[in-house]
Amino acid sequence: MSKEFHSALVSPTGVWWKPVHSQEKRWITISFIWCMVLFAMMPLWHFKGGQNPTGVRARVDPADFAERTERFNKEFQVGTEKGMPVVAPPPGADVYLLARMWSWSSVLKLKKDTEYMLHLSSADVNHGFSLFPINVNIQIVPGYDYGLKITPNEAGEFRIICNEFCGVGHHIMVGKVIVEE
Ligand SMILES: [Cu+2]
Repeated sequence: MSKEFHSALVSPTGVWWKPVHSQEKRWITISFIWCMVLFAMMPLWHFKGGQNPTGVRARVDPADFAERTERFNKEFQVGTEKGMPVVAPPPGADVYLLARMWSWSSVLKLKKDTEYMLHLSSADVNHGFSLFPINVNIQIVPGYDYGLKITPNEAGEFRIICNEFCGVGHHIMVGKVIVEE
């Protein structure tokens, strides 16, 4: 093996600077076009498919958010269900839902066809907000207030399931949203 010195002045031996083979060029072109298609789908799903909601994101201290949620719960609490406060905010209200190991801060009672600003955050680790049986999924990250404009369009009872593994009690982390006519 000969000792070779590589620098910017002495080019290394190899083939990588030789022109790309036409076959390879074709695949690069196909991949690039596909990337652009996927890239275009993101805004398209938002405008055409009603997916990828644009939220209002802000940094928040987890303790502050927990305190705000508690105040919200106290202000609009209408009952209790299995130890969880049942909270019925007025139309248009800012609704606060806090995820923490391993529960949700309240059972929300909302009105159909009414707009709310739903604020989601976590007190500890990453959680997932998954609304069943309809398929709404949002990641909940501690330190961030994720504000989402929502208008329930279906009456009934919905489950909130944590879809981000968050520890030993993850499987019992089930919440509820009640939508009334
Ligand atoms: Cu969880």
